Amino acid sequence: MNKLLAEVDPQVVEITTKDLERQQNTLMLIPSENYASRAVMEIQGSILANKYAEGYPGERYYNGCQFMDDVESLAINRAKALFGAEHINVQPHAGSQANMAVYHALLEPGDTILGMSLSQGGHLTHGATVNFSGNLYNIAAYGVDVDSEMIDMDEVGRLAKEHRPKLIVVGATAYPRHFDFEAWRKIADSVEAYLLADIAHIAGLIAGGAHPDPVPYSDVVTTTTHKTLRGPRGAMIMCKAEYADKIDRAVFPGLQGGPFLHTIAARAVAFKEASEPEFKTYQEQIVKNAKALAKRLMENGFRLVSGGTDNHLMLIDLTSKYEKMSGRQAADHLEDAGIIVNKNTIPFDKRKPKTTSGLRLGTPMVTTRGMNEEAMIQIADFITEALEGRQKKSIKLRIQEEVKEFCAQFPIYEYLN
Ligand code: DSN
Repeated sequence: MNKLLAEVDPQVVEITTKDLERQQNTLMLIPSENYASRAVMEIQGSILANKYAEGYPGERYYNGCQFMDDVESLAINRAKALFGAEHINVQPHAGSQANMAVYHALLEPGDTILGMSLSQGGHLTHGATVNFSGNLYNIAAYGVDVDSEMIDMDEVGRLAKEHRPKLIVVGATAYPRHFDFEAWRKIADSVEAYLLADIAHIAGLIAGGAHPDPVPYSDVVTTTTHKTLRGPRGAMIMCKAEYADKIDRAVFPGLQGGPFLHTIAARAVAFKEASEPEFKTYQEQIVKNAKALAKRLMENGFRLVSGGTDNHLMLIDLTSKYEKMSGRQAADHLEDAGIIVNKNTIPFDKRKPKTTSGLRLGTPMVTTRGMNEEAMIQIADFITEALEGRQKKSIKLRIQEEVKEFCAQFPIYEYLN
């Protein structure tokens, strides 16, 4: 029971050490990922993982939960202070479960949801046909305007009037612009729909004041805790007090059993970190870096969807530069050069989701490492050079070495080395 991991399982240690090296030596530009702090990771691997605590603070179905109550209440109260929500449930294991719980709480199967189409930037749980949301509910989808590649609020209003949804989801996984939550509220009110803001990608920006705040305008807000918010993997649901009981019952016992108190404690730690002044500076820098990366990529000849970014991510339209290279091929070429990005559909993509014509890039991780706008210029140039020289293995290997040297200036988790 008291042996160290290295003694018990060297094989797992070896795999983890290799990924530590990968995380140190590559430029990780996937916009939904981040480096959690040492403090967050420490508590995730703690004895809190040993306890069952079905129920909520003060009303558990297991004995021995007094400290579980303390830590869950701490997480809830810190999240309330951070986001100003009336009620918060910190138990959803992941973002999909959080959205599922909201639908389970407020809708009946067959009710209509208006959400952003997956191919234009939405999430699976916003109504994709391959997901439970598209199976259980009647889905109406909105996308972006063909010219501006931004959401056209007049069109959303028109779709709402046409389909009379019971719930509207505002939120995305691949949309580089701000959401005007007040305008979404007006549309929801015009058809008496619930408004759900899924802020998984932008929660950190919102907490840090770098994106408009959905909480005053939404009935419910869901988010993961591991993206820009930089906490452990997990999710939470914020809502108006009037929906508190329904939401809580939908999470437990509706969809989940025992909460993961070790990750709830890690969420509490992350919320504390997010309330520090440095976190605001960090979020502002994420946006500055995204704008600098976008600018240089455009100077290097890439077309970006919607012409740039307001937040932490951007979408490169590869068709503007390379007729034949898909997003999948480009992402693989970049990985050969030590640069990790997502292939992603672009609006009105002619290719399939597994190939795509775009790349999705974001700055949360490189910003956590301390990189600034100057570094973004270097990153954009690495990307450009790697894609231009993609046919030559030697070029990609040279860039991989240069990326490694560059990354060495921005060490991660020094205590693990
Ligand atoms: N999988 C996440 C993303 O990468 O955007 C969304 O949940």
